[in-house]
Parts: sequence; C-alpha cells; structure tokens
Amino acid sequence: MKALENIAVRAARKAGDYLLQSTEKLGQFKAESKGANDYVSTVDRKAESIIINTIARNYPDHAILAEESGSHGEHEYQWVIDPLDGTTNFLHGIPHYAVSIAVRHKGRTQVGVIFDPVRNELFTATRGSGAQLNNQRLRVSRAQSLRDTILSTGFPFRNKRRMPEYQRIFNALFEDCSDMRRAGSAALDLAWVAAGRVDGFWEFDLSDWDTAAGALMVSEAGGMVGDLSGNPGFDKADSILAANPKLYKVILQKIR
Ligand code: 2AM
Ligand code: CA
Repeated sequence: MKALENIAVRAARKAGDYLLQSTEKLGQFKAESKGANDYVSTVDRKAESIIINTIARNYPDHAILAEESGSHGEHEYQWVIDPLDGTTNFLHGIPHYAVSIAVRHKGRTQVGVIFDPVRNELFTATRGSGAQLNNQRLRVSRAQSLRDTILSTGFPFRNKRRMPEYQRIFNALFEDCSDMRRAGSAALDLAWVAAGRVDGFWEFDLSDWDTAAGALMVSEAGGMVGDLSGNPGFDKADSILAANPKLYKVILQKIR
C-alpha cells in the first residue's frame, strides 16, 4: 500500500503545483465573458491528465474513475480522482481548493490523498495505518455534544429544490452548535474533520470523487462517515455526514 500512496502523493503534488501556477494567469481571462470559465475547464482537464499520466506510468493496467474523463478500464484496483475540488473558489480567485485521489481495491478504499497546494498541506491515509497531515498523525475532535462545535457544510447550490430540506437540518443544528462554515471544497472539509479543525461536516448531493479520499481520512483519524439517515454504507449521492462517532449520533438525534 505504501507504494500506491507514494504514487498518489506524487500525482497530487504535481497536479496541485500546476493548479497553483495556473491561478496567476486567471486575471487575464476574467475580463472576457466566459473567458475565465473556459480557462478553468482547461486547467481542470490538464490537472486530471497530469494525475492519470503519473498513475499510468506506474500502473498502466489500473482502472480510473475521474471527474472530467469518467470511468475507464477494468481492474481490481481503481483510482478515484478529483483534479480540482473547489472549482467555484478557484474560478473566483478564492484560495481554497484541493486535489483528491483515492485508490480502491475490489471496491474498498485503501489509500486517500488530499493536497491543498495553497497551504502546502498534504493529507494522507492508508487503511489500517491512520491519517496524517504533512506526516503528523491526525485525530478527529473529541466533542461529545454540539455545544462549542463548528460544523462545516455545503449548500445544495446545484439542486436548490432541496433547500427546504437543507434548511430544516441547518436550523436544527445551528440551534446547538457554536457556528457553521461553508468553505466550498468537500475534500478539504473532510480532511479538516480528520484534522479536528472542524467538529463535523454535512452536505447533500456529492459525487464519489469528492468524498472517496476524505471518507477514508476521517475514519482513519477515528471518525465516522455515513449519511444523514445514519447509514454507514452510505449513498454519497444523497448526503454525507462525518464527525467523531459520538457526535455523529448526537447530530442524527438532533435532526430526527
Ligand atoms: P467541485 O469543485 O469539484 O465541483 C461544494 O459544495 C462541493 O460540492 C465541492 O466539493 C464541489 O466539487 C462539489 N460539487 C459541486 N457540484 C457538484 C455536483 N453536481 N455533483 C457533485 N459534487 C458537486
Ligand atoms: Ca469535487
């Protein structure tokens, strides 16, 4: 597994460094209508091909599931890739986005890597070996109730019909927690739960590549990941909830 993690780290760093360099040119395109949008799509695809080429040089047979190019190949090992998580932030020049790479064996995530190039923070996890930030061991927060907690969330901005359902949960949790954050990168939200910077994270309608690496990160840091109905074998497409095991239960009770 260490060999797989090393390749995932190499790919994530290369792509992240490329993203960071690319922000410098963003201003030039902002003046044109759709200019910045098209530029970011190009950057996104290029970052993805940097990652896929790095993997293919080492593991040419492995299967890939990537946000931009979709699913290709069939193999016991599958790499799940989000080359730019936090696209909206990136587009607007907000320095909060990441590269997320997971490696699955027979459907089970074994390695997760999330790289934040802006802060040069590398989050890594290998199943059974814990989670690290720049090689320092991570642990989820110890909060036993919502009191004094900060919860991170994402708005259902692509599916605004879910706003009433979202607001009901938001209101219930906001009553008891200290405050909420909406930073705009689900991969970093999960990495920050693993790091204990935020006590929990919840969002609707995410994709596999947003959460694959982060979910392993949280569980290897002692946390729990499931959905807002309490399913641990969760359907990420519906919702995700991550927190320490006790707080996870407290949140479910509060929103029920
Ligand atoms: P992205 O930047 O790669 O698009 C923000 O709320 C989070 O939701 C980001 O992690 C963003 O990933 C993700 N996201 C946005 N739209 C999405 C969609 N239609 N499906 C899945 N994830 C989405
Ligand atoms: Ca994403």
